[in-house]
Amino acid sequence: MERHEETPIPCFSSLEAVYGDESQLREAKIRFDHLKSKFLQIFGHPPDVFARSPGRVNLIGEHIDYEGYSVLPMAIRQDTIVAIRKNHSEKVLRIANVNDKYTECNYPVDPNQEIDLKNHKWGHYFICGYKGFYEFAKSKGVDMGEAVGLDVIVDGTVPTGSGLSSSAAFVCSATIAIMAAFDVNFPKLELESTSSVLGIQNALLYWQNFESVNFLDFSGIIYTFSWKRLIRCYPTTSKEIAQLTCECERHIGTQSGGMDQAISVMAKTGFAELIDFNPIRATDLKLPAGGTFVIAHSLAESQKAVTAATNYNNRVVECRLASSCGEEKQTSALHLLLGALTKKKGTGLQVTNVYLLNLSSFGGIVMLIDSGIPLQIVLGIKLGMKQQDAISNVKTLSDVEGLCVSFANSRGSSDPVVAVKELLKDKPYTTEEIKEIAGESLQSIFKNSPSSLDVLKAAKHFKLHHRAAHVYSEAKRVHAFKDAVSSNLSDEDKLKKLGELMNESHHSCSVLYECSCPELEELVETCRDNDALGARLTGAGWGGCAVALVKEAAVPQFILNLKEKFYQSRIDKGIISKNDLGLYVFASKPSSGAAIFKF
Ligand code: NG1
Ligand code: MG
Repeated sequence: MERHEETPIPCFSSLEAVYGDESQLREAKIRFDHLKSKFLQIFGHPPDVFARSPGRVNLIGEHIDYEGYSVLPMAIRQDTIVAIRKNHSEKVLRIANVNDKYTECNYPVDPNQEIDLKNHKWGHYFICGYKGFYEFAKSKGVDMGEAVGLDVIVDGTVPTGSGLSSSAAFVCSATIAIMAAFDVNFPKLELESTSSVLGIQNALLYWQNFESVNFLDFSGIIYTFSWKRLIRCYPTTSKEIAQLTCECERHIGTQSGGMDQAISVMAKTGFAELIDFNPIRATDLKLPAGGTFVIAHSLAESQKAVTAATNYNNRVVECRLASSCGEEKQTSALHLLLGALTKKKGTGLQVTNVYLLNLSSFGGIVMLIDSGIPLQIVLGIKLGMKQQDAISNVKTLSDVEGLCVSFANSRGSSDPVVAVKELLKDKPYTTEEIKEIAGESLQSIFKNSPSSLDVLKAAKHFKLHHRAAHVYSEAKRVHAFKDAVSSNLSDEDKLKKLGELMNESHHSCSVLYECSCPELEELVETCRDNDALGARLTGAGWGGCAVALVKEAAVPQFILNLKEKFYQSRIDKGIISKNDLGLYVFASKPSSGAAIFKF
């Protein structure tokens, strides 16, 4: 398995390197030619440069990226291409589309403009990339000078609202196209010292953008490191772009976890990727031979940017409440959990002291909770924070997993779900109940997060127990999936195991996370009835696609069966046209990630 998060974003790839097989290449050439001539027709000039980024299918690990857990997606061949040119004579961002369904959107060139979230427009996703690019440049100390106009045309083939990340494909291709159009060199740091702790200095300097940093080593000696020189660095690395584009997409109002942008930027032909977070990492995973992933659309569209308050962001808020009862609250997570641990009658635990020890170079701060009986709880949190900051920074379920596991240990288990079952009641929590536990109103806890406040307006109760049980169990399934892939099992047994895990994942999404819908349930059922080894919803859910693992030799028949048993009735009702079926159900191979072209 190979890690490749440091790979530079390919500067000026060839079409051959990106669009692997012959039919893809032919199709791509037609699209690029069309884009070029349309650009000339609309703007009177050819584009300066093109960028493309693919959609993705998530094989397993749903709704856990924003809780800090690893996920396992692969890129699909469908992508978004952005053609772009700087326009010095008109101070406007003109964003057109090859598809007439999307009418031209115009925006001011001001990088600090607010996106009108109440009035959703397709062009908003470009502005996500635009704002994010300027923020990134500022964070690197690059002066972009006076803003200029941009002429842009977009060509996307990832079906929208389908759980295949058309949004990330657009945001990533837009951000990379903007970067390429401005052709900015970002400074990269090089350090004077060659100490064994150089890695940490580098990370700190890079991350904090400090000019110099003092570092206290374990023997108490203070070292001062400063920049040796600035070297110009373009392109930047894929890991950095993955992080940046994740932040870009949050401008649309969804509290994204980062999976979609990471895979869209870092994908490699022929591999699924295990994506880890904090920091983002991608590990190549070769899937077992003899199996194919078939993607099938439920035909229910899920418009996440529009339904965020009741669906996606609602779940993000519920998870946050389950883990910490608040994001801005000073003493939130830990105190809540400690409270639960100490107050809980009959647990035999008595917490008397909390110590924070800054221990390791990995940013691990080890927390010992000293109880009346021997109890040690270890929780990893970021390096260098003050105790209060560290405590208030415990926001996600992964942050409190250590505590949950320790609690489970006292019950003879290592499963964090055991703690969830005992500490969080099965029935939904009302707003008042959470206020009582947290000692603060939800409005006050989330006062700095407008999209979370929208969630609170729409929600009456919060299913903390169910959501947390999904997250912890799904996180385990991702690792079981990866372990099965790299195990000594035969390919056939591997595929069987992967299918089972996918089925379990779907059940958890459907029952515990409640992000399925009747159409997806019917589709997943139909896949399983027609010999899929496993099938599940993919992406955020509430509509969109399912992914099924099917034996390679059985794929043509499987697709025919789906057409007959799921799609025919929809064709008869006029919901889709028979000629478009290929857009709604297709086999998919792991494809390549983002790229830049200049012809
Ligand atoms: P989709 O529905 O494909 O956009 C969303 C999130 C992911 C992840 C999944 C659920 C965004 C941009 N993407 O994907 O980060 O949380 O849901 O696993 O919000
Ligand atoms: Mg999306």
